[in-house]
Amino acid sequence: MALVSEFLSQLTLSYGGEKEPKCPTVLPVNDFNPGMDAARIETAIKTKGVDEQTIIDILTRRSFSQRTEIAFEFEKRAKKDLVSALKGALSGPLESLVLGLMKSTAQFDASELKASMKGLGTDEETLIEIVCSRNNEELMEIKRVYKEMFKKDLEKDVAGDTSGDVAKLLLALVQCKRDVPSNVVDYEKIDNDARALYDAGVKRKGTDVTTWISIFSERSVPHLQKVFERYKRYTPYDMKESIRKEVKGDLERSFLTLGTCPSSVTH
Ligand SMILES: [Ca+2]
Repeated sequence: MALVSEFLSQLTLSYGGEKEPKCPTVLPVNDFNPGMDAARIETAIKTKGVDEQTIIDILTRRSFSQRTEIAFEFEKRAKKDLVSALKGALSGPLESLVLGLMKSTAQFDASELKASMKGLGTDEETLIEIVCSRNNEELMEIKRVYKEMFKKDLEKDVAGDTSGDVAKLLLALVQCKRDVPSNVVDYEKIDNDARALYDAGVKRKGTDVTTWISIFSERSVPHLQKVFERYKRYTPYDMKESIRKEVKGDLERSFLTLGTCPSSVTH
């Protein structure tokens, strides 16, 4: 376990697909030599008992794109894929950490989604968290990577593993039908959507979930933000309060994530 804590203390970069190291790392980028790193890792793997320290030192001090280059060089020289080689050489928590480091954000999300739907039952919390908080581009990349990694369609797996209104909502999101943000603000459509959300929810008995799903899953995020603002004209409750009043459980969690997610705000 000592190595694992050392690994974590050296890991100044965020998990997965960062474009650039978040802080200046120990080795400046122009000293980066993927061929040499690959050779050192190959030697470390072949060392009796495995030289874990060297593997940690190298992989924690490179950005994701540099790690990808190292993997490419490694495969070229060792005729073996780096991830499989690391899997064979390492074990336990250190193995999981190193393998996590080798994944892009989309690969990481795809693995989490796969794990959330594996076996009996579903980890709805993880499923909802990922599907409802990733933007359209991210979801498209996750779908592509999911297919590549598991030879399965994410849409089919989600459909097979969920049911009811939550299934409809998650599927609509995974189908990536969301509008591309436009420079032209359509005030009429904003007003229509705000009123439709009100009519389908707070105004009536029960909830017309289908209307909510189509607006939440098909409108661009900047448009939706304006809709939620406009929404307050029709009801004393803001969107968040309305969601809490109208729906419960997984559906409530999903709409709340969609309605308040900080990552979607910037996209
Ligand atoms: Ca209602």
